[in-house]
Amino acid sequence: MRNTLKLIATALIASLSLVANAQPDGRIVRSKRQWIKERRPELMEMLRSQMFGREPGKAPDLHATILEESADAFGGLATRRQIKLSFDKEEKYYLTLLMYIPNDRKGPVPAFLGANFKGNHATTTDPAVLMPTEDKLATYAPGYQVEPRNTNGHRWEYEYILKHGYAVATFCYNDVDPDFHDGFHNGVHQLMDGDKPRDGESWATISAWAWGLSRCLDYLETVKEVNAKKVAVIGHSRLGKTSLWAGATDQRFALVISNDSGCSGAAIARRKFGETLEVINRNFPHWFCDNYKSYNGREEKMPWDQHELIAMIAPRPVYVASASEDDWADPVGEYFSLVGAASVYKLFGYEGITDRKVPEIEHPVVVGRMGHHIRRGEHNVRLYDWQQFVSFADRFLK
Ligand code: GTR
Repeated sequence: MRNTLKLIATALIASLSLVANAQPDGRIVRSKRQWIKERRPELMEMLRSQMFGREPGKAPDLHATILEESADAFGGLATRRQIKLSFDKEEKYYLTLLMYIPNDRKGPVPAFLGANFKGNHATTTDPAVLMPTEDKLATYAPGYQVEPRNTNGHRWEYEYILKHGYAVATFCYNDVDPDFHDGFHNGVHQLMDGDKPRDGESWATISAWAWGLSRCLDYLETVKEVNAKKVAVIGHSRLGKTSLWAGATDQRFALVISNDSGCSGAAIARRKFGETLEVINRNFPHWFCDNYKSYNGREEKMPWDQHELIAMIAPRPVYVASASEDDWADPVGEYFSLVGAASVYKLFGYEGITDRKVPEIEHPVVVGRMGHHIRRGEHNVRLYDWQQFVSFADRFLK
């Protein structure tokens, strides 16, 4: 893998020089003001109309009902709170948020927020975590099987996170929009769009998950134990693509982490290494807006690339994590989107990652407000990843 990494990196340097403060017509954005007033809105418009679709505003009637709460989670380490977060008055559309708040705290604590794949119950051994509800399961993909408790517990190092002074909150992504192509009939598209006809720019599923993260942040703003100005949004894989888009569209997120986000996440599209646009749009036609499909096989024609998605997060801290065996997600391309975004962090007066040599496996790099590592091993989230995320967050959120 190491040799492959080096090889690909060299090829990339020879073939590409992507810098986020350069516009396609060659003009360079030279000031923070110009970035904020001109280029960022222009890019936002491009990403909305060409990639993720146009997300709607807030939910019509966001309200929270506490379903369960106990101060004795993990042997008294944390308070567990389970919340029904409804988006409409009738409570037809809702997600169930699982929160843990460290009991040892002096004031409001920073938090990690991320969606999960297999349900809240699958993120932990904690037997009190509620199972998915029947009405929700009825909207999930045909044949959906509920996973046993703790199936994905290794991805959610709750005790580690809590011991480091952070609250953590998660919900099942299917609760916001089930992860299959249902013609946008299930999930929040119905609530927000009703019968409005869809077009090439209509928001799709990744955008809906990101919207769900923002609604959770709306709620966290009302939770007195949490400092909502210090919420890190995190996601793995398709949910890493989602956390990047959530971080771009909602500047209230104080820090953004993508783990193995790959194609249409942190990875530079023009490299066409691992998953390509054609493959992702074929296998997951519901993730992106229809206009995105027009770039299938034409990555070099895209008027943007993924380093510009990273740049949208500036000047907030951003962390991109990869795994050494995860060629499908193109670890090298993920690294180079940080390098490409560094010029925009510079406009804000912050250093960024600019070294064109891809770091060695398990040699985390933090420069200014950017962080990166390549964990040894497979496409996944592990304790090693959380150790780096927490130590990165400690610099900015404590
Ligand atoms: C894969 C997909 C990737 C990534 C991954 C995941 O099948 O090709 O883009 O999102 O799923 O979410 O685990």
